[in-house]
Amino acid sequence: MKEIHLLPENLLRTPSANLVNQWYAQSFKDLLKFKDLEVSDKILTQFCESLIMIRNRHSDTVQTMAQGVLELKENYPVDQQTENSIQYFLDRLYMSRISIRMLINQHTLLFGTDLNVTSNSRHVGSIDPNCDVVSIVRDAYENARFLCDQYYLASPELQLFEHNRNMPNAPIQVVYVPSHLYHMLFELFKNSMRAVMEFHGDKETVPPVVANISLGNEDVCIKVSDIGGGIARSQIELLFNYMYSTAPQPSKSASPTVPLAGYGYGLPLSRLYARYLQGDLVLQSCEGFGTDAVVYLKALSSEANELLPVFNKTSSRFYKTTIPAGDWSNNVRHMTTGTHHRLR
Ligand code: W6P
Repeated sequence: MKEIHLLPENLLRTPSANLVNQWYAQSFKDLLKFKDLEVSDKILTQFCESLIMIRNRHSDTVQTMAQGVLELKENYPVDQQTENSIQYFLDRLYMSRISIRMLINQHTLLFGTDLNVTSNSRHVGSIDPNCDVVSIVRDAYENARFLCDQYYLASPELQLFEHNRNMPNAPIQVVYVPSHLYHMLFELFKNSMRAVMEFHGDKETVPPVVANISLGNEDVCIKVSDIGGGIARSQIELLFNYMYSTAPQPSKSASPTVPLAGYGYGLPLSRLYARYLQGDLVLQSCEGFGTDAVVYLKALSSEANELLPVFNKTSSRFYKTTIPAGDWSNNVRHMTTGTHHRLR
């Protein structure tokens, strides 16, 4: 909440950003009611109920902030400094949201009254101690393929290869949150399939999407490769840029079929999910040929610690500092062209 107040004023004043701010204020109040209470079964039940209400209250945060960004873009010119602030803020807001929702989920699943959901499963809350990476890759592929078939009436095959460095015939498993892994892979498959279909759509057959899954001593890597024509190197970081990726939702009535992937917030959010437990998501593309996307996870649960934004002098300073003058010849900013030569 402190950080929300450091947002560029033009964004903070939009009705949407204001609404998100009010949700946080209300949830903070809801939790404070429990501060001095004597713990009892009844109170614990009420606490669970409050958590569930809070989770529901904030379920549309991402769409609502995106709406706020649209409202900002419609009404004000957005300079580079404002754009940087918004990128920095949204990464931190959504990372904090991922972690809070993880905590709420764990608490309500482990201590809630709905015990029958967890009792016959190996899961610990939303964590699977033996998360089978290959089955999640296949599941994400199949569901992306379903959308792809609907939209393009065809889809690329999946070729899958496993590389378990130390135990070549054992399944590749990690302690992980399956829903997070699914979210990232579903996003990557949708993007790869769209690229392949747009690039080869008029041909008899299209090249497969290839998944290589490896387990080493430190990392689990999932590389999804497509031969979808690639994208220019200069465009890669734009795919993770919230301002650039914010476009009005295609109206449901106008297009009865949902587009496969709209470069919404899917990629930046997927990268946050990967980074949340000390992993990463990176894209490398060869323009004119194809794209590799790699999800890195920590192989050891002892290293998969939460990465959280902290609010301090350094974070608050970020919103106020002006962009330093560049000392490289290419560091020229063209405010009119916007997307070129951006400073990071
Ligand atoms: C593309 C663009 C992209 C983004 C993310 C993942 C895969 C791909 N392929 O052409």
